Amino acid sequence: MAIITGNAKGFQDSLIGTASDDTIMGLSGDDVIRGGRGNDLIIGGQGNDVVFGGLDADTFQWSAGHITNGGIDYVADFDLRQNDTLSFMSSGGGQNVEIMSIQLEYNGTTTVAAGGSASVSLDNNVGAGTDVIFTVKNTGTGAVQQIVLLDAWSGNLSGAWDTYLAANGWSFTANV
Ligand SMILES: [Ca+2]
Ligand SMILES: [Ca+2]
Ligand SMILES: [Ca+2]
Repeated sequence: MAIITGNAKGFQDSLIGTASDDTIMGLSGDDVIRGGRGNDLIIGGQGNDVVFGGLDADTFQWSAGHITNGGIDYVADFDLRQNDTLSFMSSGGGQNVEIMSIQLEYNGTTTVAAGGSASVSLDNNVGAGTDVIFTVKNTGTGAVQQIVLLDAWSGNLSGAWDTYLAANGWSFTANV
């Protein structure tokens, strides 16, 4: 178990975890974080971060205050089969994370709205290389950014994603 913290003054950090469970915080700046093995808690913080959980069940966490207007964070190896999870936290003072939409991008873009207003076929998007794109907002500041889970939805994970989204209260209608 290690606690690894990046530079707080907007520097670009490259942080690498140990083979056991780590807590890694990039803080501000555009960071690259690799958790390695173990069940890691990875918090990129502000800036445009690229994070790799590595093997095992990792938690990728954002507080509302980490949302960087116009920014994009990438999770390069999100894998439901390893029980990787996303975690969104309030920053207090009316700053909460609102998930505005969840998109699948594969040969074009299909929008799956959080809250169940959209009606799309998820099956049309199944295949290697489908990205899952969360658009999130800080309800206090109005800042909006994207969180892109690269290649996170592969052929046999349709049901797993259905379950995962529902378990987190992110409902949708998956039919055309
Ligand atoms: Ca950062
Ligand atoms: Ca680790
Ligand atoms: Ca993992």
